[in-house]
Amino acid sequence: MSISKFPENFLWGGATAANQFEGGGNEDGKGLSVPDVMTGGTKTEPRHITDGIFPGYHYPSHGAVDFYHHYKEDIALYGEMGFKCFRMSINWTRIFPKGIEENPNPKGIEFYRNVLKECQKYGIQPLVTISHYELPYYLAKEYGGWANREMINFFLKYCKVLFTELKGLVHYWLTFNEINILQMGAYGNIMGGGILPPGRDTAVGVLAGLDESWDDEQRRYIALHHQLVASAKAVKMAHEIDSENKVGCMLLSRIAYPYTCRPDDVLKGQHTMQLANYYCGDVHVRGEYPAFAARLWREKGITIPFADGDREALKEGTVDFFTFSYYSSSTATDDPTVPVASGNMMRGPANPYLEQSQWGWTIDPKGLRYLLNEFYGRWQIPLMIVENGLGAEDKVEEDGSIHDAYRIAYMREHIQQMAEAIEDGVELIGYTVWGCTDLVSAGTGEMAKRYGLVYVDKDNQGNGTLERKRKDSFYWYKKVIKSNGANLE
Ligand code: BGP
Repeated sequence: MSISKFPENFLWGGATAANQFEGGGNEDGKGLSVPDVMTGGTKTEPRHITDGIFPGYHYPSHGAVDFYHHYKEDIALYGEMGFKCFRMSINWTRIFPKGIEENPNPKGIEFYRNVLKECQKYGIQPLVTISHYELPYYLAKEYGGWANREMINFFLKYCKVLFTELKGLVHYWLTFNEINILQMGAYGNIMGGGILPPGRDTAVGVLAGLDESWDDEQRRYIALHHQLVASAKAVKMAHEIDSENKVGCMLLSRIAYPYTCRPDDVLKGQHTMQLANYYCGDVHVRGEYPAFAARLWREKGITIPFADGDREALKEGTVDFFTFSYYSSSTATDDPTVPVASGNMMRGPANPYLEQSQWGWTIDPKGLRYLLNEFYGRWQIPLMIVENGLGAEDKVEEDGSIHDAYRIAYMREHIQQMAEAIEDGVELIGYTVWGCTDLVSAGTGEMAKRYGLVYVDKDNQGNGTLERKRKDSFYWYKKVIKSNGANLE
């Protein structure tokens, strides 16, 4: 066994999001959130979004995999694997069902306190995402989501409740999950910004994720500005309420390798990465928009509505650490005749040197080392990978075992590259594998796309016993954690 390259206290663990994991949709006063009005889809059948709940449709978030009633068992399994960290999110509508109430829902607070105390029992450090695609549907429908500046106040009211009511139980917070998704149409509008498409009066009327005809880029960039200001103000508030609080940001990371070494492709790749990673990343870390933003706004005809105090707020609310999701990489070219790869949400031409997952996502462990070096080189603050993993179909053998060697291989190769990046000098503080317990896919709303080290008996139609089973990757990851990343066999 080799010597560990990982620092002592490295935060090994797993990650989830309430709307994909928790279920308990109608319980204890929870309100409807945006994902609660999204139907289940598959690899080939897109999700739909409706105006409220329509009979006859399956809405996977309502039951999800029922962490709401299984949290003790789930956290015990994390304890057994030796998790040091558990990334979870708070469902805003469990605290404020519509988002506009004066007072929070005590049952919601009680649930999260119980979950956090359970983590404490096993010495697991919680990492809590405040907003993971879980905007109250009421705020989306009546206020137009984050395009409305009022959202900043609703969000800060919600944050204040979390920081005070959960004080001492949480020390690591993330403001918005994949905040930069708002730079993309369709899903960016809906899940990132709570900006809803027209035509939701019929469930088949809108194909979420595909139809971008109603997209308004200016509106998205305004919504994003509101989130960035809200995030900065939340960072400041968290520090004021508890000086032990550490607050990070979270981005959907993007690699855009030049498709060829033609300088035009290189510039296109650089521009794509600047936009995707550094537009939001610089605001969070440096407290101001990057130099390239002014030209971008000018050329796109975007006006950012800076209010009095916004610039100061951004400066005063810079993050303590930077986190991101990393699953795959893409390429970029300015040549419109090169076909764009299908399945890959990053939408570049296919990379001929890389394999793809069953869902068409390229697999690129070395890309992770590349990105870690890029990010650390630019910002020099602690980094954490808070989502990474392989979505795949799993087969349960007759004896109940699940041999997911493909997932182990994926994780092993990524962890090896993390070790390389640490050798390169990167300050990497943690790694939480996505969907450590199988959960509903955000993109497709299905169960078949499984990421877990723990299997959950539930199918795409919502049937199943919800029984949890340990996969081969469960035992493997346990050894990895025990050896602090030295034993990857
Ligand atoms: C990220 C989201 C997660 C998660 C993951 C995997 O973008 O933050 O919520 O779901 O992607 O994506 P999917 O579920 O579509 O496979």
